Amino acid sequence: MTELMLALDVLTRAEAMDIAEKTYPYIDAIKIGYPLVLGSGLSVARDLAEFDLPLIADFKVADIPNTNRLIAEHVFEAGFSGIITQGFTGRDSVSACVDVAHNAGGKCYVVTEMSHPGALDFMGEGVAERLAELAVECNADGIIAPATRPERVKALRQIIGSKKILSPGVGAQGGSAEEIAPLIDSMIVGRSIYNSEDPAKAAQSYSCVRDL
Ligand code: O7E
Repeated sequence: MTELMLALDVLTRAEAMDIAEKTYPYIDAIKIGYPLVLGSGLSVARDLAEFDLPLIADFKVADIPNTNRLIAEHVFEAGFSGIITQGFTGRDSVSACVDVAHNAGGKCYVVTEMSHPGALDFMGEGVAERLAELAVECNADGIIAPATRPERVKALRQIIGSKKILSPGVGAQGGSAEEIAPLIDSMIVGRSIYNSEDPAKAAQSYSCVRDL
């Protein structure tokens, strides 16, 4: 089964609650990051808890181990169930996030290769494989890999085995839900749902990925 994760990149608490209210029956998790948290405060996590879905903090944490630890502690105290970290900062920084997540009973995911064209300037083939290996060595729960490049997702799957692949890039960024769903564990979709005239219907249509 491929889960559907809503990327809730709206700017206010009211918009976030409205979209979540409309879509929660069709989604498996919610991911929020800087756009919403800077607009509404970290306490929006407590409000979103009412939908009883895993809530992932997408701050793509990228600092020294001590700072990563401080950020991750805030995240789990705020009620999140997972955190996303960059991997390029290295083993000790990634481990800091993994340790805090696991001590809190949560999950930690490592970005390997991003979905936008510019990601290939630095994060393409070779580097992404090393980041995936690091995610395995640090006992992370999974990786972020691009729905815009299914062949790269296949290559990274060889490295991480049964760990989770969370994959953004479907819809607004051009990736195909049908093509990527069988290769991944969770499809991340934002604009194609929250900017839709009917977010519930859009979420429902993407939720069919569960059966692909
Ligand atoms: O393009 P959208 O609107 O469907 O949104 C995609 C979301 O996934 C958005 O929150 C963006 O910040 C995020 N994302 C990517 O688009 N590409 C990446 O490579 C990585 C992420 C991401 O979420 O990383 C952590 C999961």
